[in-house]
Amino acid sequence: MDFKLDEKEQKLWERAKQFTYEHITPVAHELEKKDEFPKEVVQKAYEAGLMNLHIPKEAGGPGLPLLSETLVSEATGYGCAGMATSIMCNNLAFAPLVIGATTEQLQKYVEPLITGKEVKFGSFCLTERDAGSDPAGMLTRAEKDGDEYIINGMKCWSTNGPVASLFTVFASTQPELKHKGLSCFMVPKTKGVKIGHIEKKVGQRNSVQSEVFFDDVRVSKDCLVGKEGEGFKIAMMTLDKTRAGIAAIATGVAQRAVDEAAKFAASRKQFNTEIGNFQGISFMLADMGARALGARWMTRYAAWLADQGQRNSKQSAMAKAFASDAAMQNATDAVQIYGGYGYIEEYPVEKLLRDAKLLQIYEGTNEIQRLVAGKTIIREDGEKDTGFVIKYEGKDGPLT
Ligand code: COS
Repeated sequence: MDFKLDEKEQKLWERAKQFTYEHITPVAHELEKKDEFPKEVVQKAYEAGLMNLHIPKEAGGPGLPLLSETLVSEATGYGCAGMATSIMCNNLAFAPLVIGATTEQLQKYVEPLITGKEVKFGSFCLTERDAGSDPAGMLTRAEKDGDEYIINGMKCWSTNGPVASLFTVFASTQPELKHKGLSCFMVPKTKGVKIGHIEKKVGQRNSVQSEVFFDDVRVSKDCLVGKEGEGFKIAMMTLDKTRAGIAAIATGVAQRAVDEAAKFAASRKQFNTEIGNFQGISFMLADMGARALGARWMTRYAAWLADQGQRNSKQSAMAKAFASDAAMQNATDAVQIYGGYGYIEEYPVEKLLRDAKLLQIYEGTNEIQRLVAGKTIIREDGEKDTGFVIKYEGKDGPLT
């Protein structure tokens, strides 16, 4: 067993860290105050070859494995979780198409978006106001009309919605079949696609989420991804991959909290000594470090499984929940170590706290992750023969 990245992965990891150091960390705090989409930084990330890594070579992408994506997500997440979300959002938007679309469809709809000079965006449209954890309850409909589908409905929390050129939309083609009636469509920005309210968030302000309305939007039948009725499975298979990406951003945040807190603890003096010399602080740092380390390896394992072609629903759900809880706890502890300084804007850790919270919520709440993991554990592990047999035998022979 080898924990080392291979040469290509190591180079990508170094490149992503260098990019973060040069282009994200120095501007993240100032830019988030503007509450705007950080287009310039994302453009630079695109030019640096840090986006659209999973698009196959036949459709103009580098065709890299999920592990590579998690390296970039962790490195950029270390600098700013919001910017990492903006940069990595195409992974979520285009993953359903990589999973379910034909090469011809990818070449027609995705290749032009990832090969030009200017960065272009997709947006994943699954969630609705009343269908978040339960996407099967969605109200968006797609009706076949000759060689076209007509889509009507409204999506919300669509990351990169306001800047997107292509929307990956889940809609019901047969509402009576519930999850088996959902289908997936590629919807170019066209007549009838309108951006609604843009959310004002507590954290991750360097990313943008909005409502998207689809009013009698006509798309050609070749915008259907996979077959009618395959939408739910495509969405779940997508989330198996992208939850590892969120876990990676969370790992970046968790590690940043360790590093900022350690730096502070090594220099801040109270009672004539650096506060890191107190066990109360060093034990906290030890636990924070352990959480970040655990998050990293759970994440990379979940990605590696997917890259081996193995189902990773349980592992990616566990990684997402563990890593985002780690990010939240580490950010909270970092603020505690900074004391009053941790609670003001001039220092880096209050932003980590605000940013981390969303990691526990988006791409499936951590309660949903536990539901996915728990169900799988019962199904797979509940049937295992552990070799341990309980013998209920009384003095006069077996009890009945
Ligand atoms: N890969 C392939 N197929 C999957 C799958 C996966 N990871 N997960 C579920 N399926 C299939 C199941 O095999 C089942 O197929 P059949 O109907 O053919 O038997 C079907 O999908 C339904 O699965 P399940 O019974 O597990 O669905 P539930 O409704 O009980 O639970 C949850 C689904 C809650 C896990 C799902 O709705 C979910 O993940 N919700 C959160 C969605 C989310 O993350 N939203 C945030 C938006 S992302 S920005």
